[in-house]
Amino acid sequence: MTILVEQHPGYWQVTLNRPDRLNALTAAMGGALLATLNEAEADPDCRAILLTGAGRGFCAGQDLTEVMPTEAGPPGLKPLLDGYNAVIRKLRGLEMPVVAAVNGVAAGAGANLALACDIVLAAKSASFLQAFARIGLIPDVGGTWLLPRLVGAARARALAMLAEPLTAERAAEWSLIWQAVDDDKLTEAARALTARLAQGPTKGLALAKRALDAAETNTLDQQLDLERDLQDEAARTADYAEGVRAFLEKRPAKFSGR
Ligand code: LHQ
Repeated sequence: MTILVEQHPGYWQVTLNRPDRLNALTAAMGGALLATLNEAEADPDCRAILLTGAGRGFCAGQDLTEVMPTEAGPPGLKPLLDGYNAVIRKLRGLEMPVVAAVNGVAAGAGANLALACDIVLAAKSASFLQAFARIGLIPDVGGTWLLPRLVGAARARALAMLAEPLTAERAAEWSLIWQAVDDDKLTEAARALTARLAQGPTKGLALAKRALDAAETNTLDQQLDLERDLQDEAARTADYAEGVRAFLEKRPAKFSGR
């Protein structure tokens, strides 16, 4: 099984599982990951997802043995990338928060898979490597979109062109990720964070996620209209009613996700 699932109260932990290859991605594994995300989405008890890797790596990107140029010509990468892109679209579109717990090196498509998640935690010994330039490729699965937005144009270009590893702590300083944590605390911290999000106002969190993604291309005028519409939608949820009631009663809110 290249993808493992553990169901926890309120959330699914999804683990990339090819540890002897640092969880390098294959086409089949990309398909299995997408199928798992679809199953999580269909489970009404799943209100958040935690994505991590088995063993000492998070994900070393595309399994290069699957895409070797041969004498017959270069490998056609489009179908493979369509498959991975479907995973990225799914992660961004999921109406629940997705946390990445980057337990070790995240390279190439593996780095950008992590960065597509909503909140990224990383072990201090982990690193992020836009490895593509080392083999003549460009950052893919959303890398060229995500990098400049997360760290700014200058750093994005240097990361893409130099293909040097960035430590987890530097990644946090640069706001590429949310937090770097001690290695032995990563699992505990990531599970606590995901469990907390799973108890949140899921619909409202999903609407915030949608608004933030739309802001990347909207003008301020368009975004103000969108915020108005999505806020109106958020205010119709049971969780808004509960949140306000709990505030007035000076007690913690108990959100149902609806
Ligand atoms: C691997 C891989 C790997 C196979 C480690 N493949 N075996 C491209 C094309 C098509 C469509 C989709 O998108 C893409 C985008 C991409 O992702 S391109 C970028 C692909 N990834 C890379 O170029 C990174 C390659 N890996 C590395 O540079 C190193 O392994 C890193 C820096 C990640 C880790 O280094 P170490 O900690 O020294 O580990 P290692 O190199 O010894 O790796 C452990 C094993 O895993 C080793 O096998 P072995 O039999 O010697 O134990 C590696 O060959 C294997 N492995 N990455 N991508």
